[in-house]
Amino acid sequence: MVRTWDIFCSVIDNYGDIGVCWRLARRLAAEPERSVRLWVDDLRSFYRLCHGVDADLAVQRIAGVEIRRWEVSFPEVAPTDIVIEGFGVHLPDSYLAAMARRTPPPVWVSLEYLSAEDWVETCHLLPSPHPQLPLIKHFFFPGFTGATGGLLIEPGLAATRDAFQSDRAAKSAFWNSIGAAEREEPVLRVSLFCYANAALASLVDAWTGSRERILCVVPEGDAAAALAGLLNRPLPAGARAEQGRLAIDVIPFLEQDAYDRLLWACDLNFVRGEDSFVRAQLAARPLVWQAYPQEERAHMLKASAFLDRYLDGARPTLRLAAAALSEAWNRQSPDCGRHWKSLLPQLPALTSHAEAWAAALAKGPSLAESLAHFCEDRLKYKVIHSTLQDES
Ligand code: TRH
Repeated sequence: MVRTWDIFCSVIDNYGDIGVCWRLARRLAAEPERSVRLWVDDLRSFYRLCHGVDADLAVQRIAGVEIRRWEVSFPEVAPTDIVIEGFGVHLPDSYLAAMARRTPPPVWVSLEYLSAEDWVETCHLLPSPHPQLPLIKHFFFPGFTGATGGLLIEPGLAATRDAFQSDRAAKSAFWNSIGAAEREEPVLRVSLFCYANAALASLVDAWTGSRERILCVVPEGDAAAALAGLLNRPLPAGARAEQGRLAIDVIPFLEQDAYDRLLWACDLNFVRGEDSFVRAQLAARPLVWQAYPQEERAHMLKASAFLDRYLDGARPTLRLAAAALSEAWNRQSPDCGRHWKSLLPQLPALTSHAEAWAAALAKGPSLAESLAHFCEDRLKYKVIHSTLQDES
């Protein structure tokens, strides 16, 4: 029996909201027993991750997902069996009212942001009754343990990644395809995706004066603009710059699947937010994560909760060096360059650690599957319950 799903995504800022919702929608729609509709209020941002999107179309179909432009005046549509609101977005009032009229009412889930903090386990799957309508929403938290919703990991990811990483020709073709031609070896390849970060200056200094040749591959956006400021020259997509031992290649903002390949092809990745952060872990390469900056330094707690899990079991010298760099990067400290230099000799050990971490994640819960189980089980229960009520 085909189950219908509506996913609602509002692009608040950046790309994480649509990045996660699109990944989830594609994954759910990969199974024939699911019909998935994705409502997005900003198709231009969506286009940047998926060039098949036409921002002028109100309805379109890509990768088995029906994509609907979510406009202020919401059309009268029948609610689906399962309704997912991405990251606390407010559903249209008319749609909520239609949900309440439906028999049985849809299974309604709020997909929350990822955090490695312990409290997530206690909040995962908590119910929240609607204050007026006869509807119950459940909170669904991604996470790193079996007591959370897990992470979005598609089947076969590790095999595809490993095949790419061990295929010189595929990597070379990839570099050419994104306009970052191959460099003379040996060079340490680093990708850079971050928010405005005052620590970048000290990192660039460390890279410039490094013994190793460093190639920083940076998709156009905030990070490229910050580098342009530091080098005092424009750095549009396609630009190349050299300073001491540092070479910079600015590349276009890639489609999501190509961005995965960038993460797989680099020796270390600077990532941010939520989705690139998860993809960098699944790339089995060392990462330096910048958590989304929040008031009262809440992001520092998030960053350290992750590091506690990530570095658990690593040898103490590695743990100290990796944690120091991450902490300095999130604190935007000028010590970042110094911590980079201390970490560099430990890169081989950190790479082995990253491989083991990715392998462990692959064994953990997969978010799309655990979400589907939860929703589809509840739906069965609701259908049985409403049939019994009809009969009595
Ligand atoms: O863009 P972000 O900063 O998104 C953030 C976070 O989700 C944060 O938690 C949230 O509060 C805020 O948005 C509103 O970083 P994130 O989560 O890594 O999302 C980036 C997406 O863009 C991800 O799906 C990867 C994708 N991407 C590409 O497809 N191509 C690229 O070239 C790059 C650099 C990213």
